[in-house]
Amino acid sequence: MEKLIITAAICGAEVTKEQNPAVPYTVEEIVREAKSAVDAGAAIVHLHVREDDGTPTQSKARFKTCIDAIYEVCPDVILIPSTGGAVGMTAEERLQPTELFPEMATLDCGTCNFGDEVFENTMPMMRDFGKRMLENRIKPEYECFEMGHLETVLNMAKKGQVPGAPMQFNFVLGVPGCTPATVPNLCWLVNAIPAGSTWTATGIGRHAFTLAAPAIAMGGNVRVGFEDNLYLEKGVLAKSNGELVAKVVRIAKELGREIATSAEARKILNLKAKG
Ligand code: KMH
Ligand code: ZN
Repeated sequence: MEKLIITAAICGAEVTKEQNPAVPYTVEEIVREAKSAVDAGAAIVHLHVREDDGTPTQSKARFKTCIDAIYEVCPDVILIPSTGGAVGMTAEERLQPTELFPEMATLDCGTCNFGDEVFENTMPMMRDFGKRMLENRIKPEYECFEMGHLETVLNMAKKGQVPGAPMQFNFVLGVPGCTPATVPNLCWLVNAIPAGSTWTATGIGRHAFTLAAPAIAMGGNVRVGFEDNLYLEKGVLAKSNGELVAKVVRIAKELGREIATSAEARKILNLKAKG
């Protein structure tokens, strides 16, 4: 089995300091959270950024400032900026971080309910996002919130509308209104991806670790972080993203799975070595 790649989704667009005071807004706070996650064992940071008051933004300038500041303290980390942004943002707004030519970026694979809201990813939008990733040579992390999202993106790949093999999928399960975070659902998705693909499991809320454990045992990778889960255990808020990553590292250790460094993760994900 390959080593385990841990991704930390340190910030997100929807969670707030009212829910957990450690949610980062400022550049300094975002760097602090990235460093805590990397120090604990994360090879990848999935990045959203905020204005200082917490407002989610996809501003190219704000992404550049945060990315540069993170690389100052975590020079090897793989950064996956979001092109999902926050619910309600336009496609143009969301695509801004791709103008910075990151090695990877998320590509959301279909429209879905998102709690009380609708997260819009129409076919024309996804074709635009795929075209941008192809043009800018960015490896997408295909975010599937629903079973059908996988079928959608596999068909797009067949038509050359998004980058193809080897593909990296992130199965984000347990968003209210989307596919539930169950082991059978994860198995169904993993069984449907092309040979040679890599995959990550993200369990939302209380499913963070109940999905992480089977993903580790199945040879997949794991994402945790404030975007997905604010609690270390029932009733105990995580003090940092590092605490959430450290819990995954402990589970992996118990299951006998080693943790990948960022350099090792680049090899597993077929990215160019840094430097
Ligand atoms: N904020 C969510 C609506 C992504 O990063 O690509 C979407 C999201 C997905 O976070
Ligand atoms: Zn995200």
